[in-house]
Amino acid sequence: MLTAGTPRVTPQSDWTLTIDGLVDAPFTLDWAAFHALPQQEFTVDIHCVTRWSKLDTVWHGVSLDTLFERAGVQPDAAYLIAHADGEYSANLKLHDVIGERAFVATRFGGKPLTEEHGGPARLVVPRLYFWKSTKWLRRLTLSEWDIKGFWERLGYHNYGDPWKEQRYRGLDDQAASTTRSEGLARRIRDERMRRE
Ligand SMILES: Nc1nc2c(c(=O)[nH]1)N[C@H]1C(S)=C(S)[C@@H](COP(=O)(O)O)O[C@H]1N2
Ligand SMILES: [Mo]
Repeated sequence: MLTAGTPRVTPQSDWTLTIDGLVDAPFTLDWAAFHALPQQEFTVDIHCVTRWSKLDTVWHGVSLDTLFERAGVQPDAAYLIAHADGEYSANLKLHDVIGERAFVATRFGGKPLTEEHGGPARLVVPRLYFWKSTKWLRRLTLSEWDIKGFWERLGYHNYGDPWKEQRYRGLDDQAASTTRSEGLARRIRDERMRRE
């Protein structure tokens, strides 16, 4: 768990989510409009760069596919910049957030998402390190350009694949990635065995 700086949390009553950038029809949803969209439950493993994983976490929210279909993503869009309240943002490849790979979540473990964990709503992108999952999410901007976010500018890996342990920039050469990727697999195997 890691929170950068002092978050500026918007209460549910004032919360809005904006989809903009390279889309045909940018839009902004308030809490009620967001909940009028089809909601989904999803169970995923999450991986933090500080080497913890949480398996089978249960969330509720809206798939980014739903939001993007409504906005109409333009052909030149290749990246998503996920902005929080305050300073925080994270950059993602479009490929990693479409096809049921990413959600805007408002519930965790059957309960409303707490402020600490990004409530009222956060991004969840399970296939990448958890710093890519912007808490206190307010804006999703489609872009032709890759624009580094908060941690990426400070030296975190630009992509952040937990299976290759792409944690910090400069540590992503192929040889090193191959050895380290066994680390995550081993930790997950141990964790699953401990549970059984
Ligand atoms: N807005 C915002 N989102 C953020 C962060 C942050 O500092 N600000 N930290 C990231 C990091 S580094 C991690 S590991 C996760 C932590 O989520 P958690 O507090 O629910 O464990 O949120 C990510 N999203
Ligand atoms: Mo983190």
